[in-house]
Amino acid sequence: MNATKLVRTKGETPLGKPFWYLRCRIEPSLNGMDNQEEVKMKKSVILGAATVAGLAAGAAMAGTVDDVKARGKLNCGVTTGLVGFAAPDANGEWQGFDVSLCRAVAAAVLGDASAVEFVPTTGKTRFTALASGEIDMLARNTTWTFSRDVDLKFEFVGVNYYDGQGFMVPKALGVSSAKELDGATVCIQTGTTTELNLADFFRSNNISYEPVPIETNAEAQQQYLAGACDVYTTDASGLAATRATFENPGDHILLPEIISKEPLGPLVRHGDHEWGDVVRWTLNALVSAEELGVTSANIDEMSAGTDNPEVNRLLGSEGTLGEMLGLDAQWAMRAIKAGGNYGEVFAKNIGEETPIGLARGLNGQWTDGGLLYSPPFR
Ligand SMILES: N[C@@H](CCC(=O)N[C@@H](CS)C(=O)NCC(=O)O)C(=O)O
Repeated sequence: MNATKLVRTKGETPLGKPFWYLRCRIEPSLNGMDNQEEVKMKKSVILGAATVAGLAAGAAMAGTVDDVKARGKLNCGVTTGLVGFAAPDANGEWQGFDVSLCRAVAAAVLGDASAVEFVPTTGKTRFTALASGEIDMLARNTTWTFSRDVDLKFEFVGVNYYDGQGFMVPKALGVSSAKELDGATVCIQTGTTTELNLADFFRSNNISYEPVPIETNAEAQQQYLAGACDVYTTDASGLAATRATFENPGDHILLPEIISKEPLGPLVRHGDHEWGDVVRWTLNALVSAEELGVTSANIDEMSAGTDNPEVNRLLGSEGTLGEMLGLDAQWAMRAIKAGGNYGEVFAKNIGEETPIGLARGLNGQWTDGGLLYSPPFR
């Protein structure tokens, strides 16, 4: 059970100056942990995550595939709400680019794309939720970094969106470059790479800023539109998704600077390689399907067998790839059918025909000059 709380929180500016602010926190309960342990753990996430690492090692024993099968449901960590990536629709159904990955994994493992419990996580709570076992995987614009991989002891199984950090400002501010932001107040989500990149960028350009720390995208949007900060900075995809929900998106511009690399991808706990393989190859199946021309429109026909042996191995009419993964022959077929291939998922949720309007760019197939390159299905 999650609970939402307003919490008075002490923050610190990069120069170590303390200040207090109110934030809205969604608190996922941690299985089998009391409140004090939870608080302790959160603290350690912030401080360098020794406890998270310890817990990850404890909770990461093999067996997630079996746990998910026995439960009949995938516990998938997503954002608290970012339209296009993960947000409940008017009927309360989670929709989005990241949500589709959760559904694809559920379809592969459980044969049911709707057998997913979506667990909202913030930039701060996401790692605790995964390390503790509350979620089986995290599919939430999370950047693959050295320390999250090595120190926090998670395993990023791939990249589903190549991104970078950008800045959004009201047009009326009259600014055309991030380098003109000296002295600006900046809305920034805590527990993110965004926070760290921002400090690096301003420091290396010898300019100063005042952070307005917030915990969720909804809060950031609210604060930014209320004028509590001059600038909102986060992953460029998140800026586009946020701006698309504004009443007057045209009153806001994205500045030209992209100040970081943000390879976003799904992650699992270190050590459970069977489970890591399932999530990794489900993502690869969606990417390969696009490369191989398998779509939701032709998949039924193609599953019966084609003259392309790789398509046949992918869709299960030839070979034993499913068995090697501990699943059946149609696992990938079901994953692709759940929401379409990578290109279909992209176009439907965040592509140029949607209000979010993202171009494929780096997220195009390698055959189109992009970075998407699935290893072969053989
Ligand atoms: N990629 C960065 C930032 C991720 C992040 O928290 N992004 C925000 C803004 S796009 C978000 O997802 N917010 C959704 C939410 O508040 O739940 C990271 O991994 O640290």
